[in-house]
Amino acid sequence: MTKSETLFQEAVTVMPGGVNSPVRAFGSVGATPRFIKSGKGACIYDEDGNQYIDYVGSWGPMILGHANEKVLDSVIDACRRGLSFGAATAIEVEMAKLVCGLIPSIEMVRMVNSGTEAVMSAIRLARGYTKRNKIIKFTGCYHGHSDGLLVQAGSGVMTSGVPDSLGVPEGCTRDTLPADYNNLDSVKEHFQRCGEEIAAVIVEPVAANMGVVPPKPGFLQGLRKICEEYGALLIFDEVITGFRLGIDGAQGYYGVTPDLTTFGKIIGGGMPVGAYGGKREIMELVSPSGGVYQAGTLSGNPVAMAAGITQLTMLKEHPEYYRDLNEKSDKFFGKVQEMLRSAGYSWQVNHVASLGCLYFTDTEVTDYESAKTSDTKAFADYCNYMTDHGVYLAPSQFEAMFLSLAHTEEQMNETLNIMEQYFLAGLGQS
Ligand code: HOZ
Repeated sequence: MTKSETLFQEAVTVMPGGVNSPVRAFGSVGATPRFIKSGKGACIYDEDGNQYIDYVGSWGPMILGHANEKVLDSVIDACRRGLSFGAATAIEVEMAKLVCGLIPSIEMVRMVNSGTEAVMSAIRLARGYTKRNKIIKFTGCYHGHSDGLLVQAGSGVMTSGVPDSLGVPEGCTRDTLPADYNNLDSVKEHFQRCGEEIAAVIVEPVAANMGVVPPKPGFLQGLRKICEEYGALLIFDEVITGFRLGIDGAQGYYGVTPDLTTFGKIIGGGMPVGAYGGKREIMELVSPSGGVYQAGTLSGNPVAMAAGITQLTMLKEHPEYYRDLNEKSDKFFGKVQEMLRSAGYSWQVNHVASLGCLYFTDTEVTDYESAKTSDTKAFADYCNYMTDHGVYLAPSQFEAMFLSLAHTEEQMNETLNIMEQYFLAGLGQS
């Protein structure tokens, strides 16, 4: 038995499903998790000493690669000064100034501890500001695990076998109106029926929790227009796209300005962090300057701020990083597409910049319904083959592949070779 298998056997006796977050349990690919011991650059290493080229990158934040020396030095420095004070610190001001300086739509920002918390707080703020209760979310988009947003959500919910979640009272989701991604008519229908009750539309500007689904041209612009027409707020959940598509996130990439933006782990360089921000007039409603209550002892934690500031500053100071990352990602996903075609497969490859997904379906994937046409058994077989051959993919069809600045051409070619071996062997269908 491998060390990972032994650890998993122990883990299931003391942790639900043996993990602290469902997708990493490998359940949806019918396997057991590799227990990761360390990471460096684009690689991670498990407890058995196996090396993997990593395409998860802690679900996005490791844009510089694992264990970046500068980020580590800043974390060690911060640790030496103390781990947490639960009091105001200069480094929080530095982070707020950095974020406000990088994202034009953000005039004020509040740090929290996760993307879930950021979204939950932004929704409360939108409701407080508009004095309305309803929100529109898109099926297949995932905005963390707060009660009101577990409605036809993406990510682990899509493979959990339970459509939403047990334990969420009906009252908590009564004001959540589901609409179809990339379908403005489904949004208009809600507004036509009860537009004066809708506080906000929340959207992943690139849906990256049902695989990767790019917004169709005009979709995000259309949402902006509808929100303006009805006095609702537009919230971009940039937990995945923020500081990944470019220094100014999806909003810069697509040129659409939201009223509020939420961020997650990437803002802390991999440390547990989230943030929400937007127009001054709206943000001033957050306590203690306003009446929307939200708090947290660890919010703005100095160690997390140090890691985040170092990573964001490096990205800010090197605009060529995004150009290089996006160029190599275009090339990589283009080659995946070519390889599939020449091996005789019509599986779909979606990608935006360094986010991508290979769907085991020949239907174009533009929303939740088309994402679900994917053959998840075929994906599972492929995913397990890749893992066994040293390529670590998210163990679910409905997650993204993340490339980082640390991925070398050699590592990407090696990945392509392993994929090619798999598909040329006539595998890849259930
Ligand atoms: N889709 C999630 C990240 N946005 C997966 C992370 C997890 O469940 O651990």
